[in-house]
Amino acid sequence: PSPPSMASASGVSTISNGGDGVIRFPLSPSSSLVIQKGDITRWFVDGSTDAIVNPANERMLGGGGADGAIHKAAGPDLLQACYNVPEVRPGVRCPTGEARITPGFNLPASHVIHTVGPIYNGDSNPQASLRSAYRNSLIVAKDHNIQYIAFTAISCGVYGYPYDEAAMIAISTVKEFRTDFKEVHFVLFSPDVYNEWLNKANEALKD
Ligand code: AR6
Repeated sequence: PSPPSMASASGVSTISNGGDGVIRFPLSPSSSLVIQKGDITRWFVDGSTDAIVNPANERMLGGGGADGAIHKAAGPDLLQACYNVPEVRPGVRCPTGEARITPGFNLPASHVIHTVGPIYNGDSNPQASLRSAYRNSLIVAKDHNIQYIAFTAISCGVYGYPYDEAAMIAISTVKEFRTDFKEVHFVLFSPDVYNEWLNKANEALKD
């Protein structure tokens, strides 16, 4: 695909997937948080080391939702790479709240960071688990010198997490890493989720 170029308020210009409703919030003099509508499987930043974050499950062998779409777009090599991630216990390659990295294969993004958010009604501390999923994804990205990273709303689909609470955790955790990335994106599929993320970013990043 040949994506349009996005000019930003901060003067930094990136090429991304052409998602609409692109809103940029400064995190530091050299980094920003970007919220947009769209399909995360199409997201990339041209010429950079970039990663999309896959809201996976503990087996890490694909599934529905964004996970299914990411595997479909990446092709079968991604599934093979996931098989090659060692199990930490039978059937578990990535425990809830942790993160693992693979190449992106046929995706436009160069890497996939797989993380596992909590099942909202099945986790003893869903807030801590969701925060860990974001935090560990950002730590893995940092360890791999990734400068541009895109998230979906982890746990807000099949796993049933309420959007408002999830948005607050997502944005406050990204804020902790405010100097570590050039851009942290949220690529959001559903208008309700997108609106909730904008509300919370306006509250948390208004200064
Ligand atoms: N691009 C951006 N966002 C998307 C896309 C997409 N292509 N597809 C879905 N979403 P979910 P979870 C949004 O269910 O709740 C899978 O079966 C979706 O609207 O993908 O963490 C896994 O294998 C929602 O806002 O992830 C696990 O078993 C958000 O992405 C389980 O689901 C996350 O929804 C994980 O559930």
